Amino acid sequence: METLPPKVLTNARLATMADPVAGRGAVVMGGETVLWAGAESALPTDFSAAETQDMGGRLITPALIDCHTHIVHGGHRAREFEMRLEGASYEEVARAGGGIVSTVTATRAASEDELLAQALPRMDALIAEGATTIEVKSGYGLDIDTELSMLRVARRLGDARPVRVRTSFLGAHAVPKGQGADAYLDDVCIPALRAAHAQGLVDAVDGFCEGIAFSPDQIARVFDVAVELGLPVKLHAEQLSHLGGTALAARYGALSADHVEYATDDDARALAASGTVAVLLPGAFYSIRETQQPPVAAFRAHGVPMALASDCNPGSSPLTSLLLTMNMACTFFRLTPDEALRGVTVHAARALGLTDCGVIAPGKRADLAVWNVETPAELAYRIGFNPLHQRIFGGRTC
Ligand code: DI6
Ligand code: FE
Repeated sequence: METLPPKVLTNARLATMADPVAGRGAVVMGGETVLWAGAESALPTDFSAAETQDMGGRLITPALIDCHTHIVHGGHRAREFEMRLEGASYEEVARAGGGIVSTVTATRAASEDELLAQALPRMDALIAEGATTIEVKSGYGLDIDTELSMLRVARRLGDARPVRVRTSFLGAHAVPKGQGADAYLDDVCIPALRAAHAQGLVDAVDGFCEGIAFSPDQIARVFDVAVELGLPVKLHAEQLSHLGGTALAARYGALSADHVEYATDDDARALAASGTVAVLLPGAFYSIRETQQPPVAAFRAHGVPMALASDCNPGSSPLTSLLLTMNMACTFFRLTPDEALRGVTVHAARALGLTDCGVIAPGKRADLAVWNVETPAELAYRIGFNPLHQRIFGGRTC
C-alpha cells in the first residue's frame, strides 16, 4: 500500500479523549497515524503546505471500538425472544435446552463461509456507525474444530472489511450437553485453546463464570493456561448472580470484567487495584429485563474505567449499534454522555489491551469518526439515528 501524504482536517469540533480542545480544532494525519491534534489557531506551520479538508464544524471523535461481541454465530433465537415475552427467564430458557447450546448446534451445522456470510451484515452495521475495531469471541463451537472455525472466521472478517478484529477464545462459554464441566475443560476447551493459540488465532482468553456455566475454580484452570501461553484474560462475570468472577479476574490482572451487574463495592476496589476495565453491556441488561444495576457509583468512586460494548449475540443481546448502546448506558445506568463516549473509545481500547487507538493524539492510529452533530452528548441522545458523516480507518476514508 502506498503511503498517504499528510492531510489536515480543519474547522472541526474535537472530542479527542485526551486533551480538551475548545473552539475550532484541527487534526493532522500522516499515513496511518495522527501527527498532531489541537486548536486550529495553534496548528504548527510545518503543515501549512499539506492538503486540507474543511470539516464544516462537524464533530470528530476517535472511531468507535466494540470491545465485546459474539458476532460470529449460526442462526438466530427469535423463538427464545418469544418465550421470554411469554414469561420464561433467560436462565429457564437455557436450562430447557435453548440458550447458548442451541446456537452451538446451529454454529456447528454452518460452514465457515456460511458463518462469514451471516456475520458480515452484523459487522457492517457496526462499521456504518463508525466502528473501526471490533472484538469477536468464539464460544459457540464447544468442540475443538468449531472453536477454531469461529476464530478463523473472525480473522476473515478483518480481511473482508477495513476494520481491526481482535479475537477472544471463549471455549469456557457453556458446558455442552451430556458432558461434565471439568471433563469438557480438560478434553476440549484447554486443548482447543492450545491449538488455536498455536495457529495464531487468539488475542485474549475469555470465560463465562456463572451458575449456568463455569465456577471461578474452573475458570481459573483455563486462565492458568492463558498465563502459560502469555495471553491476556477477560471474563463474563457477575452477570446473573454474584459468584466471585470479578475478584478472580482482578487476581489474574484481567483486561476486563464484563457485565458485572452483581459486582460489589469490594469487587470495584479489586478492579481498580488490578487496572481492570469494567465492560458494561446494557443491551444484555435490556434484553433479559435485568433489574440489578451495575455498581456505577462504586466504579466511579474507585476509579475503575468503564467501557461499553454491544455484546452482539443471538440470545441475550441481538444488538448491532454502539450508538444505541451509549444511549442505553446513559438511560439505564445513568452514565454521562461523556462517560458513554469514553466507554466506546478510550476505555474500550484498554479493555482490548490496545494502546494505539481510542484517543486522537500524536502517534496514535488515525482511526476517526466524523459526525453531523455539534456535541458528544448528541451521539448518546438520539435513538435509532445515525449521524455518521465519515469514517477514517488508518488515515483512509472508508
Ligand atoms: N453472556 C452473555 O450475555 C452472552 N454470553 C454470555 O456468557 C450470551 C450468549 C447467548 O445467550 O447466546
Ligand atoms: Fe458476552
